[in-house]
Amino acid sequence: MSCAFDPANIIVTGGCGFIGSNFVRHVVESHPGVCLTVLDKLTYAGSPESLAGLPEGRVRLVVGDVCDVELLERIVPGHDAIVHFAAESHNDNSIVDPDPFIRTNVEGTFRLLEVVRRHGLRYHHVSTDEVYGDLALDEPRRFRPEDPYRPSSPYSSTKASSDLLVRAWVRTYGICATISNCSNNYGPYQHVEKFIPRQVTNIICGVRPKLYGDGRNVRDWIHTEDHSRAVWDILTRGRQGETYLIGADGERSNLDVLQTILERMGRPLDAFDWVRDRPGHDRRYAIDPSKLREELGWKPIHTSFSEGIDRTITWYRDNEWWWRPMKAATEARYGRQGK
Ligand code: NAD
Ligand code: TDX
Repeated sequence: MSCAFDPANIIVTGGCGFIGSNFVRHVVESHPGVCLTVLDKLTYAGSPESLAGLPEGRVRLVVGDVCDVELLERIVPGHDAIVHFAAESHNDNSIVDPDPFIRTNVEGTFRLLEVVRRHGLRYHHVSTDEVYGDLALDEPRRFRPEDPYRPSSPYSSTKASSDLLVRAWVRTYGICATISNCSNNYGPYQHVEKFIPRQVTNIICGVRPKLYGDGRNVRDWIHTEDHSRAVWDILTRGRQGETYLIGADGERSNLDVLQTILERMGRPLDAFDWVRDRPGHDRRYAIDPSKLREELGWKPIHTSFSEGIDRTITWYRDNEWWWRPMKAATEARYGRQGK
């Protein structure tokens, strides 16, 4: 059954984070009739500055927790959809302390599903390809929506748990929901704990980039604007209860990504340090996006990785005011982990 509809008032959870804030910007720029309420707890990963310059008449920020049922009941009336980005999102943090991951990612999704059930809203659940585990480097297979769940880390297991809750609420209660599982995003406003911004800002700070393990792990990179466009297509035209995989055929080894950054920033290709590996480190992610392409006609517009990296480097060079306040604390956390 199709869930096609024209949203007018959307709640965006986690809209002060990396992908959520890029989604809000995308909707403001591309869909003029839509108003957005951002619900964000402003954890270490959330910056209200990521929404700077957006029109106040169309974007409202509510600071609060997705686990807060009373708050949800207060803000939901008048909205027609929830797009759920809020999460604890970093694998390394989940290994050090899984606790907030269980609460925000699992309980938070449960609370939202219950409010969706009570109020009959459209719900879109933003998830990750990591729920499918990993692939071997030489395996021709890529992840497909019907693959079994096989998460490896505390982070990915909480995301898998949240996806399963959504599937159960669709089947048992008939809520109108869709799920998307996307590969690794890059672009502006990404927290400096993540691989690409960490290395770019290290180089700007005169610090050597850090590569885990043997550097051969593969991630399937997508520009965050292409992720936003896909989420919009699924929200407005996706089939009820369906899972869509989002990826842009962007497989690259971590070493290759790092050397692209070093080359673009005018540094020698060996100007980095090897550091200890992440426990349980997934080897390779790769998405087969054919369902999204064939059913909804989506395709990426950012097809040159080196151009996308150039623009991302320029953004971090031009916006030190945004990331400088987070940099020292992030590196101190890594330092305690020997990374
Ligand atoms: P992020 O860490 O940059 O942002 C998360 C946001 O959620 C922050 O603004 C934070 O303040 C907010 N938040 C955290 N706990 C909250 C709570 N209890 N209540 C309300 N707000 C809360 O994350 P991101 O990289 O933008 O990821 C967004 C979503 O996309 C996540 O669900 C993640 O699993 C998924 N995803 C991310 C990637 C990626 O490459 N980053 C890829 C696929 C899927
Ligand atoms: O300093 C580093 N050195 C390094 O080699 C960091 C921070 C990471 N890495 C490696 C680990 C991974 O193989 O780079 C790769 C990417 O690391 P992250 O940016 O931490 O991303 P990843 O663990 O792949 O997860 C990301 O994609 C899926 C997001 O953080 C998740 O939220 C999303 O679900």
